[in-house]
Amino acid sequence: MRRLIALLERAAAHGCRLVVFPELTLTTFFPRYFLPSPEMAEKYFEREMPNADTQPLFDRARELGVAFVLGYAELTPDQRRFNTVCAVDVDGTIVGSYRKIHLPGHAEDRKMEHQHLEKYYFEVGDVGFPVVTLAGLKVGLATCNDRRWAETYRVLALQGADLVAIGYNTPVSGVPGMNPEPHRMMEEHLLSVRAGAYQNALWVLAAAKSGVEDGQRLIGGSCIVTPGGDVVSRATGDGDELVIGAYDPGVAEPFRAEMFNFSRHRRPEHYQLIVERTGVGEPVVAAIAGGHDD
Ligand code: CDT
Repeated sequence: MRRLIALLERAAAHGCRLVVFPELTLTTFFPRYFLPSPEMAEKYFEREMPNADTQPLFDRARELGVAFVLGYAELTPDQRRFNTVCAVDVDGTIVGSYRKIHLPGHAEDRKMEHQHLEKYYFEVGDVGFPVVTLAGLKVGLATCNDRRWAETYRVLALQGADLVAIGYNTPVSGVPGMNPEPHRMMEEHLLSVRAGAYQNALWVLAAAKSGVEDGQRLIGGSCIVTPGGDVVSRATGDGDELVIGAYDPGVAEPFRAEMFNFSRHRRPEHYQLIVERTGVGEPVVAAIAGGHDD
């Protein structure tokens, strides 16, 4: 909590009105460990938000007039577990929450030192992809693996999001299905957030845990991406660091006016497969009838 408050104060001193903290900010990234039952992980879960531990962060943010986005493990009163993000406005009130939808990894114990057991510890989120107002800006909420999925950004953009806040934990090792080369992992991360920003004409604020946590190295790479897909600010190291950018609504305007003018160019009547299918199926064949009369 001391580290988060110190970062918040540094952000406020730079004039920041919105701070994004990483996924599962308050604990180690515990899905790397298999415990015999998910209930045994309860010490990592928050039963309410704010609570006695996090109240100082909420109080300090309110005093400073800074909105923030905070990732944590949520245990609901009816014992459901989610990988959650809360969005706290400048007056210290929670204006919305998101429960992670794209849970990567696996549910079974693969008996490796570091695993990726999000499907074991968490349920798939049940509140969709929300857009909330923070510090007067429309902020879309997503978490970590969501940033690799085109659907995330489009659903948020269609609700008018100006920015998408994404906290993440991407380990360098023990990640099934990812390129094991650290520089490739960074490229895939940047490719994802840049494509999401550009194709939806919005800003992306991506905040990582970094360095070595409990013996596992994380890629880091926090960054701010413009609606043009440019990385305008990026973490330089593995320690606690502020990555600062100046939000300019004008950057999105030319993209929204022409190339990605959704209401003019989108053709949802041709996108049914995106919501009908999860995996790959047979091609859909369209017959073109008619021809020349002569
Ligand atoms: N936390 C999280 O979602 N991390 C994933 C990497 C693991 S995939 C098994 C990510 O997309 O960065």
